[in-house]
Amino acid sequence: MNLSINFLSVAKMATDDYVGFTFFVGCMAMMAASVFFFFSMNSFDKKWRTSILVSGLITFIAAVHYWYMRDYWIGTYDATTKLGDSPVFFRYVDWILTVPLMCVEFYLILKVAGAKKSMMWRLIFLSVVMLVTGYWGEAVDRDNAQIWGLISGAAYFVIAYDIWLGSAKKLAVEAGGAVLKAHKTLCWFVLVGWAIYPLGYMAGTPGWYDGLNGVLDMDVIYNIGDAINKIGFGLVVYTLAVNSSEK
Ligand SMILES: *C/C=C(C)/C=C/C=C(C)/C=C/C1=C(C)CCCC1(C)C
Repeated sequence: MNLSINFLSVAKMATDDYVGFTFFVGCMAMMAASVFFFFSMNSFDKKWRTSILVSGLITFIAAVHYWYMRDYWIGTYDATTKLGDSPVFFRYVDWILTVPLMCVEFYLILKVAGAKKSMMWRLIFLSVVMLVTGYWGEAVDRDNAQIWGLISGAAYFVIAYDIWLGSAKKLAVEAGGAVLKAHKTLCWFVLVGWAIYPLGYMAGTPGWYDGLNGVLDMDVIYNIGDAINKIGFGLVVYTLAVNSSEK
C-alpha cells in the first residue's frame, strides 16, 4: 500500500467526477474548520478549551483522511463507468477515531454536572460495536450485509436512547442553561445527522434495499454526512463555549 502523500505529481480529477469533487470539497471544509477551532481555542475559559480542542481534532483527523481518500478515489477513477474505488478501509479508520471523540465531547460538556467516565466509556464501546459490525458487513461479509447492518443499527439505537433519555439526559437537565441547550442540539445531530450513514450503507451493500443502489451513491452520502456531523458537532460546542463565556 502506498501511503506517501504525493505533492509533486498530482493526479488530475476528471471534470465529470462528481463523487471526487465531494471528496475534494469535504477535505477543504475539514481543513478550514480545523483552523477555525484551533485558532479560537485560547479565547475561551479554561474549562471549555479541551472541548474546542477535541472539536478541532475531529475535523483535523477527518481532513487527513479526506486528503487520502480523495487521492484514492481519483487514482482509481474509471472514465467509462464514471466511478472510482470506495476507500472503505480508510473511511472506517477515520470513523473509529472520530466517533469515539464525539462521545468524549458529550462527556466533556456534561462534566460540569458531574458526568462519570463510565458514561463516556459506555458510549465509546457502543460506537465501536456500531462501526466494527458496519465495517464487517461492508467489507468482509458482504453477503450478510443486512444482518451486520441490523446489529450496527441496534448499537446506534442504544447510543441514541442513552443520550436522549438515559443518564446523559439526566445530567444535562441538572446542568441546565447553555449546557442543556447544547446537549439537546447534539442529540438531534445523533438522531437525524447520524441517520444519514445507514442510508449510505444501504446504497453501497446488497440487501432487501437493493433498489437504492442506482439512485444514491454511498460515498456522496457518507461525505455529506461527515461534513454535517463533524463540523456541525464542533460548532455546537463552540457556540456553547461562546454563550457560557459571556456570562
Ligand atoms: C464522523 C463520522 C461519523 C459521525 C460517523 C458515524 C457513523 C454512523 C452513525 C454509522 C452507522 C451505521 C449504521 C447505523 C448501520 C449501518 C452501518 C453504519 C456503520 C454505516
